[in-house]
Amino acid sequence: MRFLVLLFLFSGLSFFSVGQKIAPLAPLPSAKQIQWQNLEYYGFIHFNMNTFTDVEWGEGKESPSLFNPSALDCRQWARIAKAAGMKGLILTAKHHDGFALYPSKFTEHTVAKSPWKNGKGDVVKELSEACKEFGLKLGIYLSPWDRFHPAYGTDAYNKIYAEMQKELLIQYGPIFEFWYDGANGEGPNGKKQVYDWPLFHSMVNKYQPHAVQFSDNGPDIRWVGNERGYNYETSWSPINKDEIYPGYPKFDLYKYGQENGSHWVAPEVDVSIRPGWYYHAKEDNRVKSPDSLMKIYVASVGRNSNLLLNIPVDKRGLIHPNDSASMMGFADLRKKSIINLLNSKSTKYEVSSSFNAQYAISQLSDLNASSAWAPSKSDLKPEIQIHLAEAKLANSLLLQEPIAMGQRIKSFKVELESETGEKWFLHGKTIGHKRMITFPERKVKHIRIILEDYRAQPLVSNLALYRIISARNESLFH
Ligand code: FUL
Repeated sequence: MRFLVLLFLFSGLSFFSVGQKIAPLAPLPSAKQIQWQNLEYYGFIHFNMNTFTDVEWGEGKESPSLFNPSALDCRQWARIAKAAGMKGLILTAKHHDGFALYPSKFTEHTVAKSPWKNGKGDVVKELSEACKEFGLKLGIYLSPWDRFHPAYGTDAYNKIYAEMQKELLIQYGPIFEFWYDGANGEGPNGKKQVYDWPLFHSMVNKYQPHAVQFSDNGPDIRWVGNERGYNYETSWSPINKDEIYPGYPKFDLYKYGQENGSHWVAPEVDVSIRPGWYYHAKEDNRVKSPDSLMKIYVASVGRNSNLLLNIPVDKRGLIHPNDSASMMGFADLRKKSIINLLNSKSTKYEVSSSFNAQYAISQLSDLNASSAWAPSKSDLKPEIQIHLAEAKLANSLLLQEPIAMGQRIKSFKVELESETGEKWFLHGKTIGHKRMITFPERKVKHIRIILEDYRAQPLVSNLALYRIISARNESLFH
């Protein structure tokens, strides 16, 4: 016995918790929400009537004869998205003007009325085939707001929208995400629609139960609260979902999520690679640079959210070379930057305590995001120390929580130390799926992470140290 006690003391494990499991903390993500979170980065394609009229919001009065891409090639979109490291593409099957990119039976305003392919074309079908060929997932954006449909503003429209959902959900193979836009204005008869959200949600749950549904309040994933490409430093996946609705005017109060929120509805950052969502030739030289995309990545994926990057497809029906060059430059920066500098056998870890063998120190460096280290219950100042064999130039530290156990950590402190004992201090709030905390580039030899506050026994699944660089091979965070 004495030997066992000594053994546990020596290994830092808590003797009294052998074999015990730590209870998950509600609300928890569902299996499909966890799968979605692991996608991290995928694309939005805004391509529709507005591409041809050069506006952001059409009025619904546009003639279908205007829709006529000269060289539409969804394989080009998918090839570029795949090479850029995206995991899927979400297409604007219908935007606010009501024009449908597929021949719907529930509206008159579709590609079937256009000169493109003599009215025999179907962009959703072409993209679904291209995504399948390139191993990408397909998502659907279907604007509830419809400025064309004569039934808009009446009860009948809810059924029409649900029928259009059904068409999209059953005809094109697996759908990974269904995107409800929060914009809701007046229809052609001046009326606003009262949406039947339970009906819309039930359609997806019935025909594509593995798809996540996006809106300001989920039900599965939610808007981050801005369209500029960043999440906030405090980001809770839980939210009081039932207090809000798509287009909720005081959404600002909910943008950080809620520490004690009732449901798990993680945020998604949607942002366009250009100033507009749709293609405008005048924006050809305003494509975001690889460096600014890298900053967006750190402020989205690195702040507990997924990144949905919009690429406006041009009038030909192709991704413009400026956009694809920037996407590739961004992919290259990720490849050169997301290299874990702790990933060496000679990196040494120390912890203030460990709950038991299942939550041991080795879980911090096993690169598995679902296993985790946990301190013992009596440890009131849980702490991790990392000692590198050699000091490394770095500017970002990644921390991860195993989200299947709920989001727990409320605040943490980081102490970075150079070879000569110089110290720098950082402070972070939430962690969640991934939290990248950045700092001016330094040569780091020792790292100390102190978990200060948590909703329940804290868990840390992974740690990584990065040097995130710009296109000129300089630190991206000065
Ligand atoms: C907004 C829309 O109004 C924009 O046109 C765009 O589709 C964006 C993704 O969502 O709410």
